[in-house]
Amino acid sequence: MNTRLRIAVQSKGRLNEDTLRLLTEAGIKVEAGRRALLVEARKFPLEVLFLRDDDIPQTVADGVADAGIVGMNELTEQGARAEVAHRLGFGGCRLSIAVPKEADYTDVSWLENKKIATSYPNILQRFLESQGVHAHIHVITGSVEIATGIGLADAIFDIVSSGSTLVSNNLREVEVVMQSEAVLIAQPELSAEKREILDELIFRFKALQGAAGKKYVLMNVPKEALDSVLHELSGIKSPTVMPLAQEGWCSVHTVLEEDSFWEKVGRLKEAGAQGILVLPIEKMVL
Ligand code: PRT
Ligand code: ZN
Repeated sequence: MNTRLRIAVQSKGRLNEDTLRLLTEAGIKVEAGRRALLVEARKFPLEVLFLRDDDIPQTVADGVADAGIVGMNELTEQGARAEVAHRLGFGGCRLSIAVPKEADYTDVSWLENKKIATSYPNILQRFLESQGVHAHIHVITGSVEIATGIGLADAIFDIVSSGSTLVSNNLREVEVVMQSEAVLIAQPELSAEKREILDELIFRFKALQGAAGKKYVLMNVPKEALDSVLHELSGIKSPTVMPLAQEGWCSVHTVLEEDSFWEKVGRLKEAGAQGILVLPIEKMVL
């Protein structure tokens, strides 16, 4: 039987959709719809095990799955013996301490002997110890943000993304303890064959991440404006310059960060570029 890498992913929840999209874009088809616990991928030696995110780190540490995709926060909290093989760049969030808006919080010493509600007691405990603060940790699962409002705790420690949940619960973020994102984790002692499959997976993920936020830009430039256009593009790795059929004109091709595109495009026009075309980049293998 051919070796397959078994990867544990979240069955439903915030990471599920992005995880399956990443696999699809990496050319790995997983039958959606038929959400059995274990599904064999098509076109790639992978089988996908659908689990609750809480169960993923331990399943990988135990070797029941060879790899997994889970939030760094979950892996750190559990301290499971799994290696972080690759950061995936989605599922970004932070773990923060928040207090009621009107609290007279100035620094961590405010937390001394206070009650803090959280689903992440280990990460919180380590943070408090590092700050030399003693507080009472009250573990609750779910709806942590209401704990202060109902008098269950003086502060909370929870996941924050946009911050709007804190605002609507009259809370103020006072300490950012950790940044998190989805990561590909792996069992540290994989066989050589499985390690090879994992490496191929990482190679494909990198190609997708390399293209993220980048655009392929083409423009026509009269020869006399070429120097100023290239000056605007300085710092960008080798723009390609090609002659056009029309005498005195050339075509410049380059890759631009989408973030800086609008700012750059105005300057390129001013420098003399015309007919600027912007194309999406699907994958980029470096
Ligand atoms: O059912 P299962 O156990 O698998 O899922 P779950 O309910 O335990 O987790 P889920 O799906 O909510 O989150 C999975 C992972 O997504 C987390 O472990 C994080 O790594 C990541 N993630 C990213 C988030 C958020 N962003 C996020 N905003 N997880 C939770 N939230 C919640 C947060 O708890 C809070 O209630 O969203 C609220 C805050 O959001 P803002 O935008 O209002 O700040
Ligand atoms: Zn969970």
